[in-house]
Amino acid sequence: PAILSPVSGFKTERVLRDSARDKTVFVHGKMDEQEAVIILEKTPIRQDTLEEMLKTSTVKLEMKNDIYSTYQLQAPPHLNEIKTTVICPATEKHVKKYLHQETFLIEESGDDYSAITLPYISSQSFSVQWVYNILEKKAEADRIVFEDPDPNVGFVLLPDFKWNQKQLDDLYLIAIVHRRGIKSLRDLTSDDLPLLRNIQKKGLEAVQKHYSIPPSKLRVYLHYQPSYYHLHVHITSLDYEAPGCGVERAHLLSDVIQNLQADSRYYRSRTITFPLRADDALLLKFREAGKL
Ligand code: M7G
Repeated sequence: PAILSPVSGFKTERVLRDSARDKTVFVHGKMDEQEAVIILEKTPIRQDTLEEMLKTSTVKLEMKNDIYSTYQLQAPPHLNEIKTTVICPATEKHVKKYLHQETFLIEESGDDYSAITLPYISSQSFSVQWVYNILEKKAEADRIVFEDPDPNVGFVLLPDFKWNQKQLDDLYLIAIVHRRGIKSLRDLTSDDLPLLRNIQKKGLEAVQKHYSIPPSKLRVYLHYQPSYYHLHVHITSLDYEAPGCGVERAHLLSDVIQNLQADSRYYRSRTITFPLRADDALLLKFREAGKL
């Protein structure tokens, strides 16, 4: 149902990032006197409504030349939506997250993690209240695709808020573990293999059942560094180049499982490479320590 637009009161301050290719814009501004970030994104054209769109749109000819012609097509509103994400009140860190910035690769040893990264993320990372709300069914409960409630190896599988669920082309789900206190990949040991295998088995079975997509069409991975330090696994369509699925940040779940099988302390001790943005305070910490 249409609700009175909360975004109509948004006062734009500056565009943080925009992409003509992705058809998105990230804007910083104010809503009800509070700092806010809004993300606008034109959604993919859906095959199942294509016929309807071509039949019901108004069309204006732009140019014609030999066998070539271009048109401006005005689709009816319900086929012409813009996915909108609002973060309000937004922190300075949210604004930075979406500001386009140069990035640099960091090589973080196990000792660097303890000495530099851990103290920093303990004091500076984003709140994971939204994660607890999901696990406690205080938010997004109606969106849950699958849940294994086991406190030790259980997890909740639901659509990532980057996905509007209108088409499978850009499928994006997250599996959030019930167990608290696993901050990231770095905390994992072979003791966590049952948890990871459970996500791999039951999570992917649920995706197959719910969306008819087999595991061979899915990219299942963890981010290092993540933005939110409560362990979760990203599940995206293999045909979709999801933001953050590149080799510098994504670690395939099946590789993680194998590495832990071979060495329980693999992710505790190994040097892990990841990108940091130029304005990230953690980058400064690495610089100060002479690591960059
Ligand atoms: P990440 O690797 O910690 O950070 O993944 P990233 O955002 O830098 O990738 C967290 C994932 O959770 C991202 O894919 C987000 O889009 C998603 N996400 C973040 N929030 C605040 C929410 C939320 O409130 N609901 C849902 N469903 N997904 C979210």
